[in-house]
This record gives sequence, structure tokens and C-alpha cells, in this order.
Amino acid sequence: MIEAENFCDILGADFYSGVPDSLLKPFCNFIMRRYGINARHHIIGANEGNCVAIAAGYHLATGKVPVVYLQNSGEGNILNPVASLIDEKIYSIPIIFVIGWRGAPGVHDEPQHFRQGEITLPLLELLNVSYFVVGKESTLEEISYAMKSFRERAKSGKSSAFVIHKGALTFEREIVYKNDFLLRRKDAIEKILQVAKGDFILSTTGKISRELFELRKSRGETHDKDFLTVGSMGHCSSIVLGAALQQPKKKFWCLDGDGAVLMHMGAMATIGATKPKNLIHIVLNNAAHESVGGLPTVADKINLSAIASACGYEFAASVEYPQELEEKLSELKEKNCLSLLEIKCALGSEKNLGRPNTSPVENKLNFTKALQMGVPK
Ligand SMILES: Cc1ncc(C[n+]2csc(CCOP(=O)(O)OP(=O)(O)O)c2C)c(N)n1
Repeated sequence: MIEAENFCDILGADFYSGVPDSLLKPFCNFIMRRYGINARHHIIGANEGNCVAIAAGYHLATGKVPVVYLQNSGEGNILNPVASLIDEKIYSIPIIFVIGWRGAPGVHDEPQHFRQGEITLPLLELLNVSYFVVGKESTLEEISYAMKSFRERAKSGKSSAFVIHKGALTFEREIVYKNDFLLRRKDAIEKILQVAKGDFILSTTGKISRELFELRKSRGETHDKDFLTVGSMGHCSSIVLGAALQQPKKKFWCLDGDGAVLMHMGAMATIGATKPKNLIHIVLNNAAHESVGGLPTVADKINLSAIASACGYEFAASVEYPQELEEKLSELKEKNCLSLLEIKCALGSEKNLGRPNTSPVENKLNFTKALQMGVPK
């Protein structure tokens, strides 16, 4: 195993941009320890494609080689700027990628990572990004050697990647991420379930979906009206839009995270302009990517309800305390208009938080059966 600090010393960069990943937690925590969020040295981007563009700007301004870090699920988001911005046939801007390899073949992982895990290296090959795979057995010498060749490639504008296996990097110091809010996310979701009753609920990737699944179990309720978007971060609200428009008599709740909303915020503009009256967009805002370690988002620095209103949502509010949450939820349930409710939540979840034990396809079949019941084919 390699100390994250030694790994970063070998990278030798003084600018990092990325979206956090649980597998890269030691690396991310080290960067946070070294720089915090310091715009000159470290920016957590809204999505991985943004991070490539930010890093490209850094290169234009300094001539130096930046680092972009991501979970391999973010490879899709970098495809366009890697192929059309930094590629040697376009602007030829070198970047060193550090990529957490979820779903690596032969390693047990969650279903949403299977396919992405298989195509992680082939995608890099297609993009002409050279890579070195870092495993538990990798040595500092091997990494230094790989970095030497990456530096040579960078001189001619080519990018390269370190692809990191689970457990390959370490960082001993614990970093505690927190905010000032008191409401537990799971309690907020429970309050939503009490009000939403028979409505359809679609939830975003990470712990929000895991908590929803657990709550259904503990409340003795079926999962049939829940769609857990286990991957596709940032796309849950668009899935809800697509469904809600076709089934205007049914009510749909989107349980979103702030990191997810930021990742594809353009979705809010499309939703606001389309205005389905049966869509309630809930943003559980803990200003953090809690599911992957707790690194911050910028969601405590923006006004989500004002953004929703400006996008055309007909009702938008923000709550922080249980009492106002209950009041606003009942108000939302009664209203028949496109709404957004931001719920400011604390960080944290139960240590033994479970994972859905139904497969994504089972989830889809049960959900569509419930949703399409009585609808003429
Ligand atoms: C495209 C993409 N990038 C990164 C990830 C890794 N990832 C999974 S959950 C998550 C954080 C989600 O944060 P947020 O939506 O704020 O919800 P929270 O975890 O705080 O409840 C991240 C970064 C991913 N699944 N997909």
C-alpha cells in the first residue's frame, strides 16, 4: 500500500480538481488536509467534465500539468472534454488523471459498477490516455517510473492516468466533515414517506437510496413505488420528469442530493420550463458528498430555492427544522404545482446502513408494474 502523501509527492502537481470517490478517500482526505478547498490549488467541481475544463484553464494560465481525480463512474462525464478539448489533436493539454476503479473485474462491488468497471481501461485506450494500474502490491519505484513516462508524454500534450484499486492508497489521519445542521437525513426521508403515502418516489445515487430502502423495510412497506437510481449521478430528476409527464394523474417525488443536483444542474432549467404539476423535487442538502466520504460541495454557498424559482418552479422553499419540514411537506402534498423543497441536513448515517437486496432490474420491473397499472397499452 502507498501513502497518499508519497503518491502526491510523486505526482508533483500543485493543482487538483475532482469529484470525490469513496475508493480514493485516502487521496481525497490528504488533498483536503494539504490544501482544503483552496481555489489556487484545489477545486471540487460540479462534475468530472467541469474538472477537466478547470484543469485545462489552469494549464493555459501556468503551463503546468494539473491533476484531475474521479471515480471511474465519472469517465462518461470527461469523455467530451477529453476528446474535444485536451486531446493532442485539438488543444493538446496534458492532464494526469487519478481514477478510482470501482467494479474492477474479479472484485466484488455493487451492480451499478459492473459495466463501468469492465470498460474503464478500454475507454482510456480509446481516448489515447496511457495508464498505470496501482494495486495493493504496487511500489513507490513502480509509480515513480510510470510518472516519469507520463511526464514525457505531457511534454507533447498527452494525458495519462493512474487507475487505483481499492485499498491501494492509505492516509492514516481521520478527517471529520460536518456542517451546522441538526436534522438527520434519514429522519427527513421518513417524514417524506409519512406524507407521500401512495405516491411514486425516485431517489438519487448513494446513501439517500439506501436509507429509503431501509426505511421501507423497517416501516413494513413495499418497495414497489420506489425507483432507486443506483448510478447515473445527477440524472434522477430528469428520470422523474420523463415519467411524470406521461402520468399526469400520479404524483412523483424526486429525492435528490445536493452533489447530484449540482452535477447536472441544467436539469432544473428543463424541469422548470416544462412545469409538470405532479413533480415534487426534494433536495436533501448536507453541502457534502456524504456517500463517498463527506467532502464538501458548494451547495451551502448557493440559494437553491431561488434557483428553482428562477428556473420556473411554481413553488420553492428551504427548511432546516423538523416542525417547518412537516408544515412544508403537508403544503406541498396539497399543492398541485411543480415544487422544490430544499431540506438542510446534517452529515452522517448509520454505521451498518444496508444496501438494496433487490437487483436494479427487479426494482425496475416492480416499479413499472406499479406505475403502469391500469394504463392502456
Ligand atoms: C458520475 C459520478 N461521479 C461520482 C460518483 C461517486 N459518487 C457516488 S454518490 C456521490 C456523492 C453524492 O452526493 P450528494 O448527491 O450530495 O448525496 P449525499 O451522498 O451527500 O447524500 C458521489 C460523488 C458517481 N456515482 N457518479
